[in-house]
Amino acid sequence: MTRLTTEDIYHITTSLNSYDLQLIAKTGHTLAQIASHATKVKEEDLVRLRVGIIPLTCGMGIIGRFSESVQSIVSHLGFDAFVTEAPDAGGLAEAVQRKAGVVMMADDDRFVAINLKTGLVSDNGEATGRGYAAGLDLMVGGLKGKEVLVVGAGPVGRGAAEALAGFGAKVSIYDIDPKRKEALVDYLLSRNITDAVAEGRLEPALYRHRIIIDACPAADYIDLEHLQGDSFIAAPGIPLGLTEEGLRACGERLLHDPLEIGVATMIYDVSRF
Ligand code: 2YJ
Repeated sequence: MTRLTTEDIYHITTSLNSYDLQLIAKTGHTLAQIASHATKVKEEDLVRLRVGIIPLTCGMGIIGRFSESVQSIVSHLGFDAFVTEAPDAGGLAEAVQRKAGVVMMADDDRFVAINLKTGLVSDNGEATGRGYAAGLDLMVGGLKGKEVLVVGAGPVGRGAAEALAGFGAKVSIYDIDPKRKEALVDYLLSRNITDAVAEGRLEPALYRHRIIIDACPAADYIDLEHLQGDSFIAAPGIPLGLTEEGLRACGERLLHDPLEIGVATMIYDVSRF
């Protein structure tokens, strides 16, 4: 799993308004509207509890600006959010004492939002996949009946695949690990998604699809030659799977950010009763 760096997220706190404009240009919708589309929680039904973001020092430790970036995204969506002064267990105690109803925190493996009143939990990986599937649905004018390739069968790919099927897309899965790929197809089958298929090889699958979700940590594997004039890419993965040339060719038909869509989807996930 890729660990975010301060450099990846440095811009977030100062660029949310311009990110909204970019999203409107690409999808016709704001970050809030994409999160609402992903979670089926309408703006008017949101229950906006106070949000405490707790820095965690375990494992590889604090990432500079991580908690502040999460706070800025949640505040941008109209929530009253703060970063605790203390990290770890002290931070959790502080969040509760300062009347947080939702807490958010990340270690090296998981990033979660927890509603302390309802017990609702949202996982960043899975929520990010759903958020990008929703963004893609808006970007292509509806996914119903369209074929989508999901590269990466981890939590992001799983969330994406399930949500894509929910939007009526026909989903193909590729993962470098055949067991993970088959496990995701079996999981989808268990959720009554019967038309999902596992792709045997990546290259032909990339050539065949014009809508792709890049949900894996590999860099530079989607090149100019794989793209058609109207290819759409949703890329929650860091680093980006597109080469420099691929990136230029994709232009406005690329959805990619380090945190925003995932965090927005998480906070909408847990802000319902
Ligand atoms: O509180 C902090 O500053 C750090 N403990 C944040 C750690 C953030 N964690 C990651 O970037 C991991 N790769 C896990 C993210 C899960 C993404 N689905």
